[in-house]
Amino acid sequence: MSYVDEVIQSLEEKNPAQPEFLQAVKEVLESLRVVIEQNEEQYRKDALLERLTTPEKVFMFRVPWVDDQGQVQVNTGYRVQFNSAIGPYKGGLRLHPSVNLGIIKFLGFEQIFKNSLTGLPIGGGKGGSDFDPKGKSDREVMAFCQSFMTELCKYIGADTDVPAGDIGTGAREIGYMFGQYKRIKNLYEGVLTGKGLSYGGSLVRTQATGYGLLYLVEEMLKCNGHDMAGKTVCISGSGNVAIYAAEKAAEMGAKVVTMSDSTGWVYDAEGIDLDAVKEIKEVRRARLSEYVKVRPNAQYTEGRGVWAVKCDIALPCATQNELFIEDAKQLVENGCIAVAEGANMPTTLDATEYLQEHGVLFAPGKAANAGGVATSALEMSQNSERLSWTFEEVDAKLKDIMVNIFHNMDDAAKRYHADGNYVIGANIAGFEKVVDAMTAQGIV
Ligand code: NDP
Ligand code: 2IT
Repeated sequence: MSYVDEVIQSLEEKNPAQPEFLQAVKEVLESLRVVIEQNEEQYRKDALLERLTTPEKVFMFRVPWVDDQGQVQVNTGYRVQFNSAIGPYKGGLRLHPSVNLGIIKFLGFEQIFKNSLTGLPIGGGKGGSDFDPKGKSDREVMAFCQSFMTELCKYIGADTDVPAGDIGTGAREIGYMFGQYKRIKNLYEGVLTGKGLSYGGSLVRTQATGYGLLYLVEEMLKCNGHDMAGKTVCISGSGNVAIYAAEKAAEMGAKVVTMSDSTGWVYDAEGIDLDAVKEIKEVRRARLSEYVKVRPNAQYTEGRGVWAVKCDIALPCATQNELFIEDAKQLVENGCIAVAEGANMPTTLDATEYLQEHGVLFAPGKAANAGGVATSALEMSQNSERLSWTFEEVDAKLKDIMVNIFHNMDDAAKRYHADGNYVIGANIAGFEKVVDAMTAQGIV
């Protein structure tokens, strides 16, 4: 049996209850097959793939907090420090009731390659909790965040592990966590990114993932003879990534016609009114169903359905496994030319293959949504030198990084005779730097 197959089989046996983690590992290892086969004996001897797929450290802890009724609630907290070969662990904190160890491991594993692709010195990590911020008062969110950080602070630090936002963790949560870290550790350091601008945050970090996604899409389209102007775009999600993806797409002259949340989706033929979405989701933390009150000509539908709308470009920006094979077929039938993942692993493996086989340009999340973590690394740099760069400076660096990521994955795909297969290209380009650093550092 080949080394790649051996490792996949062993991981399946050891982690049967972690389907998302297995899915992420399979996608990466399948892409790496051509690289591994060139040096199979040495890699097997060094147990390279076993080391790559086993987190360096995993922390799981109890998070007790008191709700507004005086009832004690208990959540589970996680931090997976996956790989520190090229820099301190870096990756977000997800707060969502679906969070479990397998989901945090999948996200941490993806983060290794994503962070490597940015070209910046950051290792891979991820964390979070099954806490649901939805419907909680500010005081309850603060109580949770303080309790969570009381334990997490033992494992992180500006040169060790630097968490940030993800689903359910935005500026409010980062603020509460930063305050508690500083209070316990007596250290004012850049231990979290996505901070507010008044206490060490970076300009553009809020917009970075969505803007970065569009910078990469623009380059991908350009290199394949298309552009954004006049394109119709379908977006899923209405959170941080979705909102700023929509903003940049509109700025580039495209028309965004859909957005969604976990309850339903809106179709606005005239183009989504982003001020309305921001007011509903960012300010009032309400449901997207409210959109039609402001825009009576738009339609709101419960459940899922965004990918059935005819579009040129599809940008899944909500969560993992939200674009299935049936959706891929529908997109192809409707003439879609490009799919780029704003979320982490939103497209299932069979849907990805279907899109690629039918000539749809497909940019995988670890490349397409790397602008968020890249700008987090720029926030770390600014914190280290105790300076703040201008919006234009950070935005220009972000754009450069995304254009470089596109060309690195494009070149890697070409080197391995998989021209245009950006999944293979991104995985190989991300892997090369990490494996080089791991090899240089010996068996650790
Ligand atoms: P937010 O919490 O800001 O928004 C998430 C959006 O997705 C909301 O509209 C939410 O709906 C929807 N959503 C979440 N879970 C589900 C679900 N199970 N089913 C349907 N809809 C769902 O998160 P972000 O925008 O920050 O993150 C979105 C994706 O992007 C995630 O995959 C994340 O890992 C990835 N990402 C985020 C980065 C960042 O910088 N924030 C960087 C790179 C990737 P509702 O409001 O109803 O919950
Ligand atoms: O998935 C991701 O890359 C993030 N949630 C952002 C991580 C970060 O450290 O900014």
